[in-house]
Amino acid sequence: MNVGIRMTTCGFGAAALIMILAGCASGTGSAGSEAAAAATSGETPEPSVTSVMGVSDSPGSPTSSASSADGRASLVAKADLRDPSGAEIGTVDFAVDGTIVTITAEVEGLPAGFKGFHIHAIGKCEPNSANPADPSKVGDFLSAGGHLGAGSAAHPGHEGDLTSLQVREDGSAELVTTTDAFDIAGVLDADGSAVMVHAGPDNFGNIPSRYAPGGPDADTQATGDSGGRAACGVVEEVTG
Ligand SMILES: [Cu+2]
Repeated sequence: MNVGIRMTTCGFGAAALIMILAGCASGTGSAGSEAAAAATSGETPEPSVTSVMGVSDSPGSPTSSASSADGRASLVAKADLRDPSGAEIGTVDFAVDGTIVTITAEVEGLPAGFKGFHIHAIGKCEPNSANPADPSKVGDFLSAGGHLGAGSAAHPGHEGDLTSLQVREDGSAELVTTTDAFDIAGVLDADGSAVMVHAGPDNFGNIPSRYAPGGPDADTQATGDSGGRAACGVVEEVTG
């Protein structure tokens, strides 16, 4: 486990990853966009009442959980992130506890700074590929389409919009965040989904009216202006 600043929605330290997976997902009913905001606030969540590894109230007996017999959020899916050259640069895990999905990302080998981080609607990560909605546009990982849920909301209200990665000076980043904005079944649907790390920071559609009196334009509302696609991973179901 690396040392350094860990940004989580839960405010726990690095040694508490298992606790995060077990407990943090139970304390909030906030929407995905609110979860993104909470991730930067350092707020400490309300104590979980449903799943703290069975140690707080009934020693020796499993804590009840909708997801697993031992009270932990269940790992249900994962993605291996690769850059356009095909080199693996990280992993993303998806764990589910009820309606809450906990997403845990670990990456390395990226330029330092904030990077837009989303789930895109198609499970295809092809370098130098065409945008399915506009084949005249070709670029790395455009095969993954737009953000999950882009047809029913503007950024950052898409189902697939997530808190950004903050890459450290050594090129690595870790992130644990939660969302209830999508159901994992929708991520693992027939055409799949992909996790995307962008080249630049996400503005979350926050364009002050002094810059844009008419509000954010269509590109901002679709993408958050986080630039090119630096790494992509097809979300795959974890079985057994
Ligand atoms: Cu994206």
